[in-house]
This record gives sequence, structure tokens and C-alpha cells, in this order.
Amino acid sequence: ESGEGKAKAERMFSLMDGFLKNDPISLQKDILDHVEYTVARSRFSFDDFEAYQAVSHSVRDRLIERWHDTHAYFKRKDPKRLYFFSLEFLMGRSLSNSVINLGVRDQYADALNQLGFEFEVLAEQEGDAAQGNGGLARLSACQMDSLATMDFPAWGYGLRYQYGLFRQVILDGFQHEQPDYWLNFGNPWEIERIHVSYAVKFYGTVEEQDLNGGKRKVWVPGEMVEAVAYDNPIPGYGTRNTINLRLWAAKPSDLYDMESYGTGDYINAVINRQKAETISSVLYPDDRSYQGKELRLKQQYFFVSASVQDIIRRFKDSLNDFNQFPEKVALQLNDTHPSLAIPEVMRVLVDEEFLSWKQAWDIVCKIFSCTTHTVVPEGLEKIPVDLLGSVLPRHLQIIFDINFSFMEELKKHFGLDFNRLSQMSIVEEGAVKSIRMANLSIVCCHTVNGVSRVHLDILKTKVFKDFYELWPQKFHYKTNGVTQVSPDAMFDVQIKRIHEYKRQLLNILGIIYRYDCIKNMKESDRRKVVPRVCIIGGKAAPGYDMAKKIIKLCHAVGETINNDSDIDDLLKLVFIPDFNVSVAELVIPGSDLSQHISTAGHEASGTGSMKFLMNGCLLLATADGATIEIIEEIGEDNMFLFGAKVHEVPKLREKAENHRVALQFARVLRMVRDGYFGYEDYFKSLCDSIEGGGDFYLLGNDFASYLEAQAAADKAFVDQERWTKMSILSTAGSGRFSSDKTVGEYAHQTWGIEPCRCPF
Ligand code: GLG
Repeated sequence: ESGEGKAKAERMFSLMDGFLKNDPISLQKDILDHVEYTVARSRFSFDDFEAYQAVSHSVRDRLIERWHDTHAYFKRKDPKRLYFFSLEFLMGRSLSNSVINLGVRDQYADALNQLGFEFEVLAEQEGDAAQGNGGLARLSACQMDSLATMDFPAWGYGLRYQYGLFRQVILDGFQHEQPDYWLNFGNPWEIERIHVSYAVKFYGTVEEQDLNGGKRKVWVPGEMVEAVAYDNPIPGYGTRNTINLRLWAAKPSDLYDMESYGTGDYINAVINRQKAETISSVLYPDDRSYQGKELRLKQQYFFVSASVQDIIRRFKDSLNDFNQFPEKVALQLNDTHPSLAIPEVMRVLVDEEFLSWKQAWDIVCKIFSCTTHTVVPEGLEKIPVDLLGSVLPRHLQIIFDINFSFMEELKKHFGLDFNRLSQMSIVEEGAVKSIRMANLSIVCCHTVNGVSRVHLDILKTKVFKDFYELWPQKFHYKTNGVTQVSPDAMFDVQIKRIHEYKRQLLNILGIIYRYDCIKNMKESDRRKVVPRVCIIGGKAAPGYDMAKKIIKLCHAVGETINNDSDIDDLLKLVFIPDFNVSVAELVIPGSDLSQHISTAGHEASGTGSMKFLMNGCLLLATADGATIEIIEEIGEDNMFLFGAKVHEVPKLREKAENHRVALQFARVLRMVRDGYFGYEDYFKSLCDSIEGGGDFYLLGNDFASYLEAQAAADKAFVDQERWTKMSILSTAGSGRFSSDKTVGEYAHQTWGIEPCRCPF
């Protein structure tokens, strides 16, 4: 740097003396100060929870310090920034992660020891931040961690839900949902920014006004809500860089509603204002379909609008020429949930910044990219035109205009192929005219990413076939990655959201088979059985009946097996309620075998498998999603692979009768049907979905090879040396599945951003 820059840098380094210190005495002083002044307890008497609060606040101080330095540095360098939009971030607990990334884990443990506390015990006091459903949401959290670790100038944007994902309570084997009011005990990991807030509009009408001899559209809203920022510092590992996850909470707006105060009905006016807060009150608990829900639409627009305003404000702080916008901004849409950002940016540029449609469109096409996380059609969001037109009238016009130009382009390309036009159109005609959010995203994004290689293949050849033919250069994939985080019996674990395609049912039927075999064995054979503890965990969407039945079946079967004195300790089946990030952190490192057994072609990527892999747990899996790439890393011999392959599935489905349906399969199904585990009426539809129901997920077809894979796992387990070798090779092969690698690829290939490392 120049002489002046050098002098400045030196001055800054000298200021480092003022940084918070991490030796045990300084840490103890900071913790005790927080006990006294933040928690307001006596420093001579405080319990574990209060100690946790004080420790968290002292860690937070350190995060804030780094956060400030990082943002001051970003501001000075003004690099191109990535804005990561996601409606879900599954962060889990923050204390342990923060002290590890800040490199002060041991120092805190020592300091606390001397005060008579144990770090591990305090870390257990923290509740999970469960602001997301499953893989997609946990992936967002891992990617934020990697973005910080790799020094990328990135911001996360999302919604601050008051109620996170429901708590799962099991009563008599049935799932019940309980609200997760996670903020009850305070949240030291967020910083409320009362002064960072934006008005977000809804409803109303679009009017035309004269502007410089031409016309301009003006959206006159019918409702306004205030979005207030809550910042969550995300520390990188091995760097001072600490980036920001900014989540928006809804508050009543002062701008709106002045009139109703004049009417004299003061109490009702206040109550009405309060309703604004419902927008950020609750996370939708279904990880697949939220079609046509007004609140969901408002949530999406609310967070998108506030974030776009924030980004534009930041851009204008340093530059005022929107032609340079694409050099400073990359905007990543995590699935289609935030895709209203596209018409929103168009609206702001055209209606508020007075750019021409063409200028605005050029900018939009350069800044947006998206990732899709699913292959199932229910996962592709549609918004009814009536609903969109009422909540966001101006956006509907913009989407229609985008679609009009797109249709013209298509006609030039494919001629008047109406079938193709109607399939590719952003607008779906039919009983309920709707907007296809995935089509909108593909039309406007420069890059559409899948989450594993086979996922991209499926997108290209099936889900978005027409689009791939039109724009092959837009389609890419970045295989997901994750952040690194007994006794004699084999611990065999399947933990993930409950879905038919994930086939927890196959697992349970396999357990019934094992149970039946053990029950009918001679004493001499029983001695050869590898004892197993089978663990299943996961939440079912509240309205997903089949998934809930699978949970109940797991309990009913467990109840029978665990209480059968013939079985002893040879087999146990346990359901872990309320599976979340903290449970995963505990269970995954303790597992021997884990199951990832979706019907081939249904799991976009799967990330749970990667977490087990790096912890040396062996996989029993189908060749689906990212597992296909895992096989390439560790070799088929080091895992237990079974089942139909992706390309075989459609043919197997066509043949209504499955040739390979094994006798054993019919037998275990009959046990469920005949009420061996009780509740035969309740389980009838589960059995019907397989027998007579077409067995869409091919349980019957894959059952025999599933049992073979399970037998191979038993055989390997007793050969300790072999098992250990497989386990070591699993860990060794897991390196590629790091979110650092995924994010590095996104940065380079999709977002075009460079690292910007804080120099201290
Ligand atoms: C998904 C998919 C998973 C994928 C995850 C992250 O079902 O296969 O690993 O996103 O990309 N909707 C999801 O949770």
C-alpha cells in the first residue's frame, strides 16, 4: 500500500491493544461483569443458566468487535458483495460454535473452571435456533459459516420468526406439535437495530402519473408494515472476518393508519396495528408445499422488500450509477421462496429510480442466481394470480410484462409450438391461474444451480427439460457440503425429516423382518446375531398424514420389540423425539451405521449422509443425490449400497407388478396389516400405498437388496478390523463434502466475488 495507507494501517494495528483480551483473568473479569451488569445477578451467587447468559454476552462482545472491523474493512474496500436470500436458516446453538471459530474455546473452559463452572454444562443451557425445517435450512447455515471462513464479503438475509419449527412431542406414539417460542429466555446472539428499519407495502392499487412528458406507475399501498433489522454475527474459523446474517422482524408502521386514530376508536386502532407483527410470527412447518397461502406470500415479500431496500441504500452510499450495480451486487436466491426479489428489483429500478425497462432488465439478468433443492413437483411454488394481484398489484403487472417478452423470445426460438409455450410460461392457465415461481427464476437468473450432479441431470432431462434446451449454459450444479462439526451393539441411525420418499417405512419393515427372524431362531443361531439399537428420528409436517402414520408405526413396532422378552438386547427400536441440530450433534458422532435410503431420483442432494461420513459412521444407502458422488470418493466397497438406480426407477414403476417382490416382504407387510402391532385400521392406508397403491416409492422392489445390504453390514461389523478400516476411509473421503468447497465454487462460478480478508 501507499505511504499514507501504511501509516493508517499502523495506526489501526496500534489500536489492537484496545481489543478484548482472551487470557483467563480478562475472561473471568468480563464474565463476572456481565453477571453483575447484564444479567443483574450478584457475582457471588449465580446459577448455570445465568452463567451461560454472562458467558454468551462476553462472547458476543468479541463477535461485535470483529463484526465492526470486518464491515469497516468491507466499506473501505467496497468489493462486489454477495447477498444470500433464504427464508430459512437452521443455526442450532451458537455458543460452542462461536468460541471454536473465535479460537477461544480452551481459554473459556479454563476461565470457567477456575470460577467453578464447566463449559460443556453451560453450553447445554442454550436452546436451539430452529428457524428452518430441514436440509435446505441447515445448508444455509453451513454456507454462511463457510462464507465467513473463506473471507467472502457476504450478507445473509432472512426472516426472524418468533416461533421456529414446532417442537415434536410424542404422546402414545403419535406426533403432536408444540409451538417453539424460542425467544422466551432471551437471545444474546442477535443485536436489535432499532434504527435500521424500512417500510414494506402491501395491497392497494397502481396509479399512472405523468413524469417528464411520459407516464410512470405509482403503487399506492393499502397497508404498511415496518421491517426492523436483527443482526446475527457469523464468525469465520481461523480469520478475523465476521459477517452478518440480517433477519427482519415485523413491527407496526407509524406511517400507516394515521386516519383510523382520528375516528375515536383508539383501542381497536392499536389492536389492528399489532396485527402487523404476525407477518414474522411463525415459520411454515411443511418443507414442501405452501401453495396459495396469503401469510406465506406476505412473509416472502416482507423480507425481500426490506432486504432490497437495504442493499440499494448500501449501494447508493458508495456509488450512484446503477450501471455499476452488477459490479457490486450478486443476489443469490435460496430456492424459489425469495424469488419475488426479481420483480421487486425491477419495480424499484423502474418506478423509484426511473431507469428504463430495458436498463432495469439488463441489470436484473446480471445480478440474480438461484439454487433449487428439490425434484418433487410439490416443491415448485405457485402463487394464484388473484392472490398476488391483491397483495402485490404492481408486481403482478411486472411479472406479466416479463412473461410477455419471454413468450415473444420463445416464439422466435421454437415457432408457434403452443404446447411448449404453455409449459414454459411463467403464468399457468387453468382452473386457478397461477404464477410459477420456478419459471420466473429460471427466466431471470443468469445461473440455476442444482445441489448434486444427479440432481442437475434430473433437472435437465425432466423437471426443466424445455428450459435446458433453450438455455443450456444457465444450468450448473454445486454439490452440497456441510460444516465440520459405545457399547457392543451396533447403533443404526436414520434421522431426517419424515417423508415417503425418504423411506423410513422401508427401514421399519426391515426391522420387523429382523425381529421376526430372531423370534424364530434356534438358540445356537441367536448367539451369532449382531445386537442392534435402531434409532429413528425426524419431524413430520403437521398436515402430512402418511408421514405421521410412519412415526406411529415406528412407536408401535418399538413397543412390541422392546417389550418382547424373547428378543432381549438383540434388537431395540427407539424413536428420538424433537430431532434438531443439537440432537444431531450428539447422535451423529455416536453412530455406527446410518441410513440414507430414498428412492433413487428423489433426494436432491442429502446432507445428513455427509455429517455421518465425516464422523466415521458407515453408510447404508441407495445411489441417490450426493451419495453418488460419495461413492466416487470412498468406493463402493466401503459402504453398503443397494436398490434400484436412478435410470431404472421409471421403468420399474411402469411395470405395475414388481417381479422381485420377495416373500419376506409380503410377510412383514401382512404382520402390520393383521394388527400384530395394533392399530390395524390406522395403518391400513400405509399398507395400501404399497399393495394395490402402485408402490410408488418401490419399497417392494428394493426390499430384498435392502436386506442383503443389512446382512453385509452385520458381517462387516463383527470383523472389527475391516469395519475400522471402512470407517477411517469414510472420514478420509468426506473432505470434498465441505460447504467451504461448495461456497468456493459458487463464489468463483456463479457470484463472481473475491475474498476480502480483514487484515488484523
Ligand atoms: C432439500 C433436499 C435435500 C438437500 C437439501 C439441501 O430435500 O436433498 O440436501 O435441500 O440442498 N428441501 C430440502 O430440504
